[in-house]
Amino acid sequence: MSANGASDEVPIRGLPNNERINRLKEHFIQEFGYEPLFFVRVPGRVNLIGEHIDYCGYPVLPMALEQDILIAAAILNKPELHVRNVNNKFSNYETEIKSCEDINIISDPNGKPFWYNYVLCGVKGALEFLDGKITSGLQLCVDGIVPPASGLSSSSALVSAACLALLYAQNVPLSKTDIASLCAKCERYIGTQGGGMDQAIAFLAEKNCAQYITWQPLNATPVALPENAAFVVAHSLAEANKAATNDFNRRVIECRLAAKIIATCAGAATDNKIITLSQVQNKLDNTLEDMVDLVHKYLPKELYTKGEICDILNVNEQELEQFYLTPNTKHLTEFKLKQRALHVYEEAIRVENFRKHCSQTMPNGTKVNGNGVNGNGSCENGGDKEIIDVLGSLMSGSHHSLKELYECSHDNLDHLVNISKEMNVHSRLTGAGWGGCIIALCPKEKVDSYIDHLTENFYVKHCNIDKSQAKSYVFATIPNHGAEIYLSK
Ligand code: ADP
Ligand code: NG1
Ligand code: MG
Repeated sequence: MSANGASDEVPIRGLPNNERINRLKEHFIQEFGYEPLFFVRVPGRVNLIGEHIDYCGYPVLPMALEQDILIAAAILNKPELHVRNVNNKFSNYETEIKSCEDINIISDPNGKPFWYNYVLCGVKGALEFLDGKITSGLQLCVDGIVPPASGLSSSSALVSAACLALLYAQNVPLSKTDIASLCAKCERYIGTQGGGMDQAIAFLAEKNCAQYITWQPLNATPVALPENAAFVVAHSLAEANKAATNDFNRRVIECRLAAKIIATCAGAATDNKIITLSQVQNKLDNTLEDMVDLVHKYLPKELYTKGEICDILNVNEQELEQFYLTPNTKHLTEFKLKQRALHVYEEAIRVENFRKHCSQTMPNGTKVNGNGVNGNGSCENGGDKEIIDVLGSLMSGSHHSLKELYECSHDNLDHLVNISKEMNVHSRLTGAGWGGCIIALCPKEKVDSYIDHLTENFYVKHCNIDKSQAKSYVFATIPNHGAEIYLSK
């Protein structure tokens, strides 16, 4: 972690003096009897485009939000974890953390994770990194303002903040990319097989730029957004906890099975190893457009049964479950492979086009390079109405695909997207879906009238909520910077 903020490590800064920090500090003192030693802050994110493709190995294009998870922390002289939340709907929790094996992450009887399970994921990840044994512990008090279960990555902000707090307390220097990868891995203890986008942007985000994130090795390249583009987030008023159902993992394993079948049919199969849709593309040295053709060729059916997949892959059901399915998808008997793979390859094409158009002509006619960064290496804005229209159409295409092919939308999300269209504003669901938020792209001068239109036609007319209350569900946002540590002294 770096004290000047300039290196590749999580920056350490002086503690800001604001009401929120002071309230959290007070809460900490009330709970534990003394002042916190340090704070960590990890932002939520909004993904502009590239949905459900990070776990298939494809680049995504998110940016960090202002909304974040803030944790006040102190070191304990025994290996215990004491967790509190400023919001009293989240219960207190305490456990021993002598070794990572001590940490069992168990959900409630309905399969929904307890809130502190996300903290445990982060702590377990840090302990694994530390090779298991610690002699000191941690007291944490959490204050989160990322709307939970809404596709803005509250979960990863919480996991990452907990992991960062323990690593900092143990004096472990880690690069942003290393800690992002560690957090992506440890959030999977919650039960979902995510791809790493949320943790990557949480640590690698930069102010005023979105990031084009690529994998293996993890890398983030700043992307300039058109100067006149504004991004508006609107909540559908439906929440979806991704670890409480198997919807998310079902999509992950459908992509895995699709990849394995295409690889097998195209003569590029490996042993029983999991292969992603991007690995198949690389192995075949094909373009994304070629891959779309191969999906139609090798996965023509609307629905595949477990038996049919076993026959194609030449494995029995037990092997299929063991090698490719997750504990919460083992019992599934039918799978949609064509639809999921088509979404992934076509969404990956949309991401490339989005990025390409972001890095086009600047207002003064100069060109930015392919990274969306000018010759000085700083991040600059550029763009005009046509570029905003192209980017918007790509976002609309993404939503259509998520609704029809990936089936992860929600009636309220579709309604928000349709109401946006009435004002010629393009939008799409963001995050995993099944509820949560849309992200809309509109010219800056239209933001106020667009928000008024959504307020009137969605929140007031459709959802029967008060106009003043509606304001808290829709907001314009600009890219924020990534995680940081604050020290009081
Ligand atoms: P998201 O799209 O926000 O990442 P997830 O379903 O992945 O949604 O995770 C949401 C869960 O994270 C919540 O149900 C809750 O358990 C936990 N969580 C998020 N924010 C907070 C918070 N401020 N305090 C406690 N728990 C939180
Ligand atoms: P959200 O909606 O924030 O939980 C999830 C995954 C991402 C990505 C998106 C869909 C986790 C932690 N996050 O995000 O990796 O796959 O869905 O694009 O699993
Ligand atoms: Mg999440």
